[in-house]
Amino acid sequence: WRRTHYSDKVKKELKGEDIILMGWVHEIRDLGGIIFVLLRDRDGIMQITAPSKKISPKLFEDIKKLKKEAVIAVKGIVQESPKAPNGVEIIPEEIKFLNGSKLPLPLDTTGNVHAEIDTRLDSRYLDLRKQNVSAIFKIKSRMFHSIRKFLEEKDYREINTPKLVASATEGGTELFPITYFEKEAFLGQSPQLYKQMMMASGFDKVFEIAPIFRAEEHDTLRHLNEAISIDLETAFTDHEDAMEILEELIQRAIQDVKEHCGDALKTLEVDLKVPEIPFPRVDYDDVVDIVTSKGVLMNYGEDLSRAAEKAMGEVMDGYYFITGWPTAIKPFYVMPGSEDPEKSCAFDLMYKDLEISSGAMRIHNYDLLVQQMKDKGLNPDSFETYLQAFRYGMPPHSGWGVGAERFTMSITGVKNIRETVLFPRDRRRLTP
Ligand code: ATP
Ligand code: AMO
Repeated sequence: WRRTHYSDKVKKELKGEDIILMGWVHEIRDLGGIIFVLLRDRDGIMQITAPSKKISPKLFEDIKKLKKEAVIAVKGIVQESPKAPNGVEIIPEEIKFLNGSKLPLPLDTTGNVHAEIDTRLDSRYLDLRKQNVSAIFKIKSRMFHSIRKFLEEKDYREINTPKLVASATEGGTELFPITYFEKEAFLGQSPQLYKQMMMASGFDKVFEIAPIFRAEEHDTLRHLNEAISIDLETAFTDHEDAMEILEELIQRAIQDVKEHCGDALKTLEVDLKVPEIPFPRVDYDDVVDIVTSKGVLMNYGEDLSRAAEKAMGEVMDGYYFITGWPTAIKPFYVMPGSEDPEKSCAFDLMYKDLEISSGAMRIHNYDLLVQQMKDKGLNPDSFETYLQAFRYGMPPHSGWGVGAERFTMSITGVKNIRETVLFPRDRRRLTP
């Protein structure tokens, strides 16, 4: 037997046809003379209607014995039925019992019984059987596809860089140390140094979609210890160019998700709006004023506190950039402004109160880069192989990193970042 359709593809037009569905027993209602089995597969739920008078006694008995979450294959005829959920139902001719399920289930798969996130994550494969959970991953998958499609159109090359690394990139505190034979090594926090070194290779336009590891001690709704970063770097460009390609990518990805994931968005009750570009640019100085005017304490030269992010989220609805960040609070590789070196060429992309991406024009001058490292208390000796790339013809360049899970949060509207990861890694969770 081969599956002929997924449930959502079975429509009135197939009336009278013989089809084969495969999936799980979602629910079963035995009314004596008639049994209704709801078969659930990846894309939907179909009603199998078994009237004792119309089917063989043997088949009727087999159907009677089915239990919740058993795995079955059903061969039957499509019949119009105004009372069935999709306006069609299947009259079974043959059923194959493929596997059973232990009962009771650790987690209800219909979504009718509320479960805490920890219970859900402990039995994630069952949790993912729920349509409103599965929908998030249909959208996330399409989002990656849209991004790859867009970057292919823009002539970018997809690269892979090592995740076993020798040094920090985004400040020394958030590293996972590991043993690498006789040496100490770390899990990569960001492909930052490698994507920059690729600019010295002449590849010009590169991107990478890969895990980043951050030993965040805190347990928040928007931090993970393992996340997927969408990183991009372009030679012969500045931060304005970087913001332009980022806003176009965000717009195109959302448009594409809207076009291809209508059902998933409906399941999540999301009315997805394609944002207009260009996104608003808010200067850091104005951010300080806005936040302060909302009664939240913020001194010039500080990063946005959670309260400051929330204050911004009340004023800004949708995607916007924060530009003109003080050089002092951005990483060493960020280019200081040409007019005022205290203000950098770095930007953050925000969605309401959530940071989605950071990016910048980078320093391409060797001496300036070494100076910035020293100013930030870093030892240039520990960046020797990276620094070498700046001695032999490094072009000006810029780029950014987008947190894939945070972007998924902004599309789906889910409030806990764990909802957007199949098997999340957080402060307390290393299994499953
Ligand atoms: P980036 O790595 O670029 O800074 P990010 O969004 O991960 O991006 P963080 O500095 O890690 O930024 O923190 C983001 C927000 O989380 C900040 O507003 C910060 O105030 C808040 N935050 C940091 N530590 C904690 C904590 N222990 N508890 C709650 N919130 C925190
Ligand atoms: P940054 O440290 O801001 O920048 O990270 C980029 C984006 O990655 C996401 N992100 C996270 N998502 C979930 N959990 C985490 N712990 C986490 N940490 C980061 C956020 C963030 O905006 N090298 C630079 C990028 C660049 O300049 O190209 C960098 O790593 O969405």
